[in-house]
Amino acid sequence: MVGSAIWRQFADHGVTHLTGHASSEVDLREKDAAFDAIITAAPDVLVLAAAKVGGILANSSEPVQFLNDNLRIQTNVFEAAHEAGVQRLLFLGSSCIYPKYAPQPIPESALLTGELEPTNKAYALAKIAGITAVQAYREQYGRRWISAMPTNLYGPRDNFDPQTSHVLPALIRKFHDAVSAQRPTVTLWGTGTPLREFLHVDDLANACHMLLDHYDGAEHVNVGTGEDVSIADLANLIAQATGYSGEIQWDASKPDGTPRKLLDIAKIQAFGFSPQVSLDDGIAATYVWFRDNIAGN
Ligand code: GFB
Repeated sequence: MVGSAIWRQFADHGVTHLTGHASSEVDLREKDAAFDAIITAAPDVLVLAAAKVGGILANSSEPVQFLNDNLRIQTNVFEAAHEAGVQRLLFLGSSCIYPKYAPQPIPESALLTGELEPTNKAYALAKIAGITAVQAYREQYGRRWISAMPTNLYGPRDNFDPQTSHVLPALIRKFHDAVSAQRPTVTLWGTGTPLREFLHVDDLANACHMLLDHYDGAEHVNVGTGEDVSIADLANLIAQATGYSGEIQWDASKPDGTPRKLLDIAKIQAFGFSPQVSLDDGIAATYVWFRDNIAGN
């Protein structure tokens, strides 16, 4: 989802000689495959959008894979990029790097100031290791590498699997299936009270371009909308968009995760960033994409 959005954005803005690989083509967890791909391409600019990602249940049930796969991908890509002499590299992390009870909105400086949220600690630590690696390559080798930390992302090419996906695509899938099967109830996870911030992946792609053009600092940069919504309100928005009018039940035996993780976006706003896709429009467009590409296939 992220790699394709960045590709579209760069192509639309005249970036030439784009090279990219789907995970089915190059397994970046394998050192030889990562080195072959990166050293052959020898790019001027490299964006590391590849990662093992998933929603709250996937993260908490497979911490070993979330830790090891992400550490392997990052280590291989950074080593290969260094060997290939890549001067500009953008590493993408996640807002779950911050402490569970960080001040809201969360400034970049909150990193490593408290305990992490247990449901995604393994993934968060891998991403924190990535930020540290980028800083280390800057310090030790003078590389102009940077890191961006996006909030919860969604959009075309997301994962819509009800077990492993993030909440927004999971709810599109659940409500769509309930409408198709004329089911009177849909069961969602947790209590519905946690607050989350959702950024359309095309807005992230714009932010990535902006940062590569204008930013060259060691500190990571938050990328979000500056607004959050409760999971219950998100559920109502998606129910409306999909035409679901039945009952919504909450399964409190499933984890809520962190109560809130709204990013402070002052730093990226200073470069002129402001998100263009409203949550309503983004959900509508993502639902159209889901219907055209996933539903019934
Ligand atoms: O998006 P999500 O899986 O991850 O869940 P996080 C967000 C909230 O939605 C949680 C609730 O409170 C879930 O309990 N929720 C309700 C559901 N129904 C559902 C459902 O059907 N599916 C899902 N997935 N959630 C992730 C991290 O945290 O955020 C990752 O685990 C990553 O590491 C990502 O950082 C951005 O927002 O809680």
